[in-house]
Amino acid sequence: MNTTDTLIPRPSHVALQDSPAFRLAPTARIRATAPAAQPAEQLASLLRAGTGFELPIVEDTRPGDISLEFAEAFDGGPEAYTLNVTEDGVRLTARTQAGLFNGVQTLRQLFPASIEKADASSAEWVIPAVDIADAPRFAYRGLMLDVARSFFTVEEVKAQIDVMAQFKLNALHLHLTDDQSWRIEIHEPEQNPSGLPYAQLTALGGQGAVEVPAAVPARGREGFYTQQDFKDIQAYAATKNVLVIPEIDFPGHVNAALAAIPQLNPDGQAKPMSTTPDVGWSTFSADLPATYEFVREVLSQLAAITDGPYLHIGGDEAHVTGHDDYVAMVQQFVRIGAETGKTVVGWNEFAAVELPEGAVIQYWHGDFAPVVRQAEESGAKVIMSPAANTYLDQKYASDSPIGLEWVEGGPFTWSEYYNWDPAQGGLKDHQILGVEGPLWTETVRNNEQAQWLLYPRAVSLAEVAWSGQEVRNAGDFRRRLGALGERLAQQGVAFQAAPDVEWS
Ligand code: TNX
Repeated sequence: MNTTDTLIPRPSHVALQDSPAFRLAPTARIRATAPAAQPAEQLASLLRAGTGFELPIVEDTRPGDISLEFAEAFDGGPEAYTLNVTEDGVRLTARTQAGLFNGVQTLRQLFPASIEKADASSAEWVIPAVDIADAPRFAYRGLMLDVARSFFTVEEVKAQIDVMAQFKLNALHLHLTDDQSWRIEIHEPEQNPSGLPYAQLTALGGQGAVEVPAAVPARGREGFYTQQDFKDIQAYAATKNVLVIPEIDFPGHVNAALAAIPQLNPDGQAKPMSTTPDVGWSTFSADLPATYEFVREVLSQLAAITDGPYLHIGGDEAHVTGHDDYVAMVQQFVRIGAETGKTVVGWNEFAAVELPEGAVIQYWHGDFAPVVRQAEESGAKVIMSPAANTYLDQKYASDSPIGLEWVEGGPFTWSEYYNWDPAQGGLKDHQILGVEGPLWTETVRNNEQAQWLLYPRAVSLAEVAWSGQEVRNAGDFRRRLGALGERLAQQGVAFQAAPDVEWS
């Protein structure tokens, strides 16, 4: 078995060549012209650490070099790349930075696993001669981190981005608010007709967290992001081809807002903060003008700091919101969201309202028919997060020390998250924006616990989202997962060593 057989996610086309292999020599260089500087730097720092070679970045080329080039790659969309390895050198070609970034992740996996070590080792840095042409099946390949139930610092979020990006996952959805907390700073606006105390959202709501007796520690972590923190995460993510999608969840999951802003309550009295993991017990009020004033202010500030095209406005589990009130509010919220110039995303319950053109529905649970209808009638795009195939917060086995187990069909391992096709229930690929695995954090308290629930299941999702059905195969994936173990271990990722995988 050579390293071209272990690539994850599996590329569209891999053609091994019957010619001599490439050997990275201590004198090798990385050739990149200016626009390729960033992926070239990223490749260089990875290879320098693992090999101890100098690997200067240069503009000319000679035999033995790795060359990053901008050009029309084959016609596979903006994230496509080609990688050609011969005895004389490595050539990576793409027409965007994203394409080059993706190609760098593939090239990284073509080197022996010890390339991932933080210190130089003296392996043979040999890659078989091969031609790879690759492009993603879906444009959106995401993870969701629930920073509301338990907080993750900016540095922790960046560390998660580092791990996910190597699998060509390119979207990070941050669930920023919930019943227990409010994690994003909202400035006091100049126009504040009802005098809403926005600073309280984080002053009070930032100190909230969930409390679950089975978790260690029982209480979640507190904290919040300033708008500058959010921009910092977003800018870092962009260097790794990851788009950040912020979510403010309403009209349910809003207790922290009701606790911070008395005017959002019909009786004008602030609610007490809450630590319960229960869901579906709080709601905004459809007939309070303050509700819409608040949503408009929050979404416009959020839109102003968000680089990407998407704003996620929640909409899930509004169990104590009357149906008419739900429709009345969410109908307004999607309009307000669209007026910011962003594309609104919502959990599939929000498919009950009339959606603006191009809205995105994130399917997680329940009736699929309204999702398909919206896709057909309003051209909505769908992010597929069916709980039984993507919920990364679920236990691996009934004795897992952390994780939840409410999703039917569980517990779930890498294979349930591998053996499914996002194109289902009548949805076609062109109606599917992509795939996302949510990590709810009722039982998660730090990055190590998060990684243990994420990996290897997030790797399954990465391949489901990237690789076409025709190149996917569970047995083959299991073998490649085994070979990935050593790489994850070198990176210090605390993954679940699934018992049915032969880990390297
Ligand atoms: C349901 S999934 C929720 C979350 C919980 C999760 C626990 C969804 C859209 N809402 O509020 O954290 O279950 O698995």
